[in-house]
Amino acid sequence: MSSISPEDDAKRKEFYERLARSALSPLWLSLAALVTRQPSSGLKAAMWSYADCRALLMEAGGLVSVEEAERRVLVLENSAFPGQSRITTSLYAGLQLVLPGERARSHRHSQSALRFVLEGTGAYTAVGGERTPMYPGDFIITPSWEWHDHGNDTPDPVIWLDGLDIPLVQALDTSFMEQLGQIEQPVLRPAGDSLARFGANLLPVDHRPTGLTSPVFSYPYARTREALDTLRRNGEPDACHGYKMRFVNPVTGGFAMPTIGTFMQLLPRGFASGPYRSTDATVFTPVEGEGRSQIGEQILEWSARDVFVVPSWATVRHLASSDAVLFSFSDRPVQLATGLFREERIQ
Ligand code: GTQ
Repeated sequence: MSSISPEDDAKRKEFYERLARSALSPLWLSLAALVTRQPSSGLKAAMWSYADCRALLMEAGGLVSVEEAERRVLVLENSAFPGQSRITTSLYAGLQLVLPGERARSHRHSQSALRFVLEGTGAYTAVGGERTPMYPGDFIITPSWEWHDHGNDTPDPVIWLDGLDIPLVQALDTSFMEQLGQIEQPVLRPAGDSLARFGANLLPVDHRPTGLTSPVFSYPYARTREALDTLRRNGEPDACHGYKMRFVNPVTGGFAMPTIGTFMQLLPRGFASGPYRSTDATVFTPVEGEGRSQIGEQILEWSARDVFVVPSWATVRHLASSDAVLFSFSDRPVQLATGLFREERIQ
């Protein structure tokens, strides 16, 4: 450490104050914090218990109508960023409740959204004139700038995990939002139409890619589960990931969404994954099963429908105490597109 005289110190302080008044700041005081040796946001590994969140969400259901709320959601906030609605530095997550008979009115925004269904069967989300029915474990996409409304005509509450790129859009300052001005968008096509057109290893003969998001709005769990089961019967699991697949845009082979990568993995009972780290902080929610994950020094014990987050570059190991299926999402497509993604299997 170099030491300076009290006079020079006072001179510097006065200089820094004048700099601040000119909207300038000395890099030499901030460089080490700006350009770090490795990811250093302070994001915390954390878990939200579904039972606890569900009770609070149902309480919200009794206190706030969907009309007033527009979307009745409890935001999962990482304690490293209080008040910022971030579960990771770039992503937002929330638990949304739609009660029997409710409609969440149609709007659109530049943020992309995914819905991962946790509870309730047969509610719907409407996108692009088509209503997609929602079943537990389904992964459903609301692309950027598409009108979307949600409805529940079943006798039971429906709850899903929302994943949006809100903090990323915030960082880029590219947020736009509009109300449709009517509760529901017109239904133009029957349910299942986009899955038949785009999700059956077929494409309409003259289809040309439009937009950056998969035209398959809904990836039903039943199909995903069946693929994972078959893979499990047919071969050995990957040492770090078990049987892990990524959801694709069938038109391009790329990620299903431009800003959010989505994955599903099967960890057989007793499987202990090898240590792994990657730069994409990742949100996990188990669909089935239970187990625990060691994230750095911390151990989180999870079961179906809990939500937990693994920070960027934290070493993770999963242990499945029963057959477990984990859905996860991260900003990996953005990191890959910008050359920033790194991953490491730790020997
Ligand atoms: O369902 O459109 O969790 O606009 C946050 C913002 C859900 C939605 C959220 C939204 C939505």
